[in-house]
Amino acid sequence: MAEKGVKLFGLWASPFSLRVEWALKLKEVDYEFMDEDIPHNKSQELLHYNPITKKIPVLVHNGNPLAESTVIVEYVDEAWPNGYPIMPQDPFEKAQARFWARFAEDKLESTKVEMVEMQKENERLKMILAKIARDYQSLQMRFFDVFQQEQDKNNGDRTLAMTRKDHEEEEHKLLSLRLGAN
Ligand SMILES: N[C@@H](CCC(=O)N[C@@H](CS)C(=O)NCC(=O)O)C(=O)O
Repeated sequence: MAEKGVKLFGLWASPFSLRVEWALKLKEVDYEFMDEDIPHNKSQELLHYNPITKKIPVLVHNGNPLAESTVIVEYVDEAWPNGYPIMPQDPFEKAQARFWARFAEDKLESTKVEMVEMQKENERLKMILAKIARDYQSLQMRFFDVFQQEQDKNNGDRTLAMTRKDHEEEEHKLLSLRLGAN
């Protein structure tokens, strides 16, 4: 049975949410897990308990809400002192634990930023490639128009039977011209 008054608003795949879940499990605290639909469909309850950052995880203990996973983990450690100890007692070791927690967080954040930038760059490249393909197609159509006109003009005087290789060479020349190559 869930311990009365302990509710965790989280997201199953979030490392920040998992951090708090592991702390609660180490302390053997029963809690009710509210799986949030992040980022587009946050519950009213989550927004009510965390109007500042509107992020998960949020721990609500006896009606008191707390945000920020590291803050919550330290709170859990102190609020249930009899369970498995999470933070070291020694001040230097405690400071080191905080350093590594923050270091991991910064790494996650910068990786997320890089991923977003790469996604944008990919989208931009896709657009450029699509434009090149469209330009190439219209160029190809133009080439066949010109070729057809030439053929009609000669009207059988001489056979303009271009070989496949000739086509490819001409196409390549035209494309190079269009793309600014020499
Ligand atoms: N520094 C925060 C990070 C929490 C965080 O980034 N949560 C994300 C999910 S992994 C979130 O709620 N995002 C929703 C939003 O940005 O609107 C912590 O440690 O709790």
